Order: sequence, then structure tokens, then C-alpha cells
Amino acid sequence: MFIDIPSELEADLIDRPLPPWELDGSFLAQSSMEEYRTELTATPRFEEIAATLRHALTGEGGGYAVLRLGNLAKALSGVRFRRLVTGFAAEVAIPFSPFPRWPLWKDIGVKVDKDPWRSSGIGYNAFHMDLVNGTQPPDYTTLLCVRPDPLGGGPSILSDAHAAVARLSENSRALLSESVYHYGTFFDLFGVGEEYKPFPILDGSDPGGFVRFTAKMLERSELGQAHADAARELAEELVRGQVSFMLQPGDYLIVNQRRFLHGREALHSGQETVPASDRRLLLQLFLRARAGDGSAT
Ligand SMILES: O=C(O)CCC(=O)C(=O)O
Ligand SMILES: [Fe+2]
Repeated sequence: MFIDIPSELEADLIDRPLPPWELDGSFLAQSSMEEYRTELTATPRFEEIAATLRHALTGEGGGYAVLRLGNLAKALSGVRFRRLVTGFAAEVAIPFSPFPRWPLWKDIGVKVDKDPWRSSGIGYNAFHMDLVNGTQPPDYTTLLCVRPDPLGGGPSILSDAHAAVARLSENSRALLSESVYHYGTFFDLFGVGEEYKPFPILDGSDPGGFVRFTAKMLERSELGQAHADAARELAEELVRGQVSFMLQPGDYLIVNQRRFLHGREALHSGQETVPASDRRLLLQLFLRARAGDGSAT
């Protein structure tokens, strides 16, 4: 789901600088959200685009969206552009940072010597949800493309998690509903609940809930054969149902983590020949649904 910004809205947004934001703990302050909303809703058609965005994320069959903000990225300084994107994000849910030592927006660059399958590694980043091992993962994960891979690799991949689950056998679904799965470490995180270990991939009590999955657990967690096989089947179904596209400069991908899982194909070979300052760069921001906002589920 790609959403273009009408050119008259772009022109108005360029002429309407937003002030710096303030944080309240690890969350964007209510006062900043109100300030941004007042400024942005004064521009014609902003509310229409915000409604289209919310519908793409929470309407029937929806679950992700790409806001195409490339013209705004070109016209604005980095700081002003980030404020504007934060304003769009706050129309969906509350921006926050789970990592107390990092700013609201976290860089995802390219590190040639990191484990290739991890965030900012150069290899295939398999289907996952972010912060999978917190009891309350972020409702939305968002990625702002500053620079694509100059060598042309690294398309984003997305898959409807509930649709993939629906294609599995009842036996596999029963296995995925058992609390035997685990992944990764949990240290010094804000706003995502407690460590969840072990966890069920499917939470049977909540049909609109998370499919708490990361394909990375297949290689890196000790699992019994039957549970591992069920998880592998789910990983295969996610790939079967995937869509993929290349993020362009200024594209803002928002993923409803209660509906879709995400990942990224490998970057093109030869990253070591690209100067670090020219490599692919994304900025990541997490969102928490507003209390009582049933639309996230
Ligand atoms: O590099 C990407 O496009 C995705 C990165 C990602 O999913 C993550 O860091 O959690
Ligand atoms: Fe991710």
C-alpha cells in the first residue's frame, strides 16, 4: 500500500516548520503531539492523508503502508524532515524509543563485519517482528529510508502473518500455541513490558493478537523437533505470501505488528567497496497504540 502526498500538501508542509519535540520518559510528549497536530491539520488535505494511512494499517486486509515523502526529504533539512515524519507517525500512534540510551529515531546503517542476518548486517534479514520477546511488543515498527543500497540490493519483504497461519494444519497451529518458543536477550528496554520467555507464537485467546514470531529463532534457539517443524512451516508460508519492494529515498514504511511481519532481502554483494557514508541508511521508530484504540487489534 503506497500513499503519495498531493503536491499542494507538499508545498504547504514545506512552508510550515515544526518546532523541536519533547520527550516524556521514552515517549513523545503529549504537548509535542498536540503542537504538531495543530500545525499539520491546518494544511489542506493533511487529515485526508492521515485517515488514508490509518485505514491502510488497520482496515480490513491492511497492515502496512509506505508514505512516499521523497519530495519533502529533498526540500527539507534532515532535522525538519524528521519532525515532519514524526508528526505523520503520531497520527497513527504514540512514538517511543524502547532503548533508553538511544534517541527517538535509531539509525540502521550497514556493518560489513556484523552477523549478516542481524539488523544492519549485510545478509538476508528473515521474517520477524521487532522486540518479539517483550510481553508488549511495539504495535507498529516504522522504517524511514534515507539512502537505499547504492549497489541495488536489499528490498523490503512483508507478509500477512494471520493469512500464513491460516494456511497451516490444525496440528501445526496447536504446536505454535504452546509456550515453548524463545529468542534473544532482553536487557534495559522501556515500554515493551517484561521479558517473555518462553512464549507461544500464537496466542489463542486473542484472534487479533500478535503472531509472535521470528524466523531467526529457527537457527538460534533450542527447540524440540515437532515445535521446530511447525515454526519452519510458518516461516515457509510467510515467504510464500510475501510482497517485496525497494524503499526509495524518503519512503516511510509503517508496519502494524499485529498483522504483518517484516524483513529484508540481502544487500548486494560488494558492500566492503562502498564507503560507509554512502551505504544504505534507514531510521527506525516504534509506535505504541493509544489506550482504548481498538483499531490496532
Ligand atoms: O534493514 C531493513 O530493511 C529492516 C531492518 C529490520 O527489520 C530491523 O532492524 O529490525
Ligand atoms: Fe525489524
